[in-house]
Amino acid sequence: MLTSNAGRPDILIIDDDSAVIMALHKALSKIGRIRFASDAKQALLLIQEHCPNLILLDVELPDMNGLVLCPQLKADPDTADIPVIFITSHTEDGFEEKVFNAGACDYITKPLHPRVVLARTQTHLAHQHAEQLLDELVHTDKMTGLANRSDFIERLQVEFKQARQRQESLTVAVIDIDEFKKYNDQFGPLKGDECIKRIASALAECIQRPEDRLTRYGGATFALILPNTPAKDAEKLLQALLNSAEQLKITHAPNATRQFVTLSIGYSTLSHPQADSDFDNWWALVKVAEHALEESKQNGRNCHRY
Ligand code: GH3
Ligand code: MG
Ligand code: MG
Repeated sequence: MLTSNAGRPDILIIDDDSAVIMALHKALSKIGRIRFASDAKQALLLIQEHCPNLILLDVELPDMNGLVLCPQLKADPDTADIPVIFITSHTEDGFEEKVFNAGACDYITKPLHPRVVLARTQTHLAHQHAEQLLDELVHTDKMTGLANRSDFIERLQVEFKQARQRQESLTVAVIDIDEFKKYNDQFGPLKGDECIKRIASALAECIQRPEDRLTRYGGATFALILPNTPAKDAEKLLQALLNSAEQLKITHAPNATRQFVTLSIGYSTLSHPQADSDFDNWWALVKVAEHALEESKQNGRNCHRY
């Protein structure tokens, strides 16, 4: 899970020694919001609730060893990206290796020196922030601000697997601007870009559920992932998408079929429990949606087909 530390980062201290907690709090309270837990159980609840930007972790906790807790956090996609720094008085041979093998990014030995604690924490927060920005950059389409094709592919693979496991339906829609070549030829590529951006915003405004993912799939084509959505529920939303574009009343090229810019949509659904109608893989779901888009185009455009 991505966390944001653009403002004051959330720092979680997990330690059962109140003197250590106080020392860490004193060293770090000026750069972040500090929360603390005195055992692993309490820590897991806080992590779930607040998703900290960084964790300072004691090795010996009353209910679990930190070297067991850390790999657990690293194995969970929701917490894997949170940097963990061990706080320890262990200095024996091989301990350093254990810490890094457990997935920690660093460790600080006791006695604690506030300036060292601060410097190391700031270094790892800066790394985490840079990684987060890079991840956003890699998954975002610069022109529209929507998620991009890579994000679509990654997310669809995850959603496909999850839909199978949970026996839930999953709908994928491919949405294409109609006769966009004519628009570009008539008004030029800059106006073309403007049109793509306006359509992207209009579509994004129609998406209400946080789990639904609208992406820019290619030039003038968008793709939408609708988890846990049967075809008949998707249909209402897809019709709303068609309407939202048409209502923008973007004047189309004089040689286009319609006066205003419209969209065509093709979609497909992984539906349960009718296993015989299901797809082998996520890519097949996309291919069928693309085929349905072609049918929409052949059916006069400005419509959706399943
Ligand atoms: P159809 O209704 O059958 O889809 O016809 P079409 O003219 O839209 O055909 P097609 O989808 O093949 O063409 C899309 C055009 O979109 C091709 C290209 O000139 C234009 N295009 C693709 N990406 C961009 C972009 O980023 N900006 C602009 N301005 N135009 C783009
Ligand atoms: Mg302890
Ligand atoms: Mg097109």
